[in-house]
Amino acid sequence: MFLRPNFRLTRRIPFNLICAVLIFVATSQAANADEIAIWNFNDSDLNVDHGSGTLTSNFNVANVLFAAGTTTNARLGNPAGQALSLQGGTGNANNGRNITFAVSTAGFTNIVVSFATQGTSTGFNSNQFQYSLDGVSFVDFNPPFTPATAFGAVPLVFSLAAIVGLNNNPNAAFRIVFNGATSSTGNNRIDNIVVEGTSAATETIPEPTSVFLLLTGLGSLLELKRRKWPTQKAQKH
Ligand SMILES: [Ca+2]
Ligand SMILES: [Ca+2]
Repeated sequence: MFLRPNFRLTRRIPFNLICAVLIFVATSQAANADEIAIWNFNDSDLNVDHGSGTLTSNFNVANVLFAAGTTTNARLGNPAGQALSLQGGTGNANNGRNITFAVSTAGFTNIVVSFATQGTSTGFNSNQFQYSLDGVSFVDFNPPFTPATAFGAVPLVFSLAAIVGLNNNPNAAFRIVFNGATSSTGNNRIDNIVVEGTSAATETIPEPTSVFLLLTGLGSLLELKRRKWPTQKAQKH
């Protein structure tokens, strides 16, 4: 015997459930990290490629070059293209110099900076990552790092979630100070610099409306199951 459908319930429940689940899933996904600024260097310049930010350097201009990049840490389907390539320079003049990227984190928390890097044997082998809360004074974060000689599959990741002053900060800035180059053409490549965070607009729990829809949908499902049982039992007899 087939079950006679209750059209009022079956038409209403899927709509409520689908709406609630879609909103819930969308809210959950929106809480993931969002990219604020990305430099992929594929157009061989220091201008930001996605989002907003400003990258500057006090290297000798002749030693700021571009060379083959990587897809490691690439976002938005970006190809490997080019990477920033920084040389030691004549007399290793660029030891102690830096690249600095200023990125407003207004509207974001849990800031994370990541990038792919590699260095030649006479390139910069002691590089210090720093952050700034005011764009002027920079603070060391983590010990200096030594790049591998190839980009590899894993980027360097600096999770700055504990630095609450970087949250929602229009003056946030980040810096890599390069040291240890031992020849003029010794060099380090940097590619796919990503500054990301949790959007303040989406890190909140689901809005009351979506919670209401979810509860309504679940309640309707339970009501349907409760009503089905007597009907099924009745039709078996
Ligand atoms: Ca690239
Ligand atoms: Ca660019």
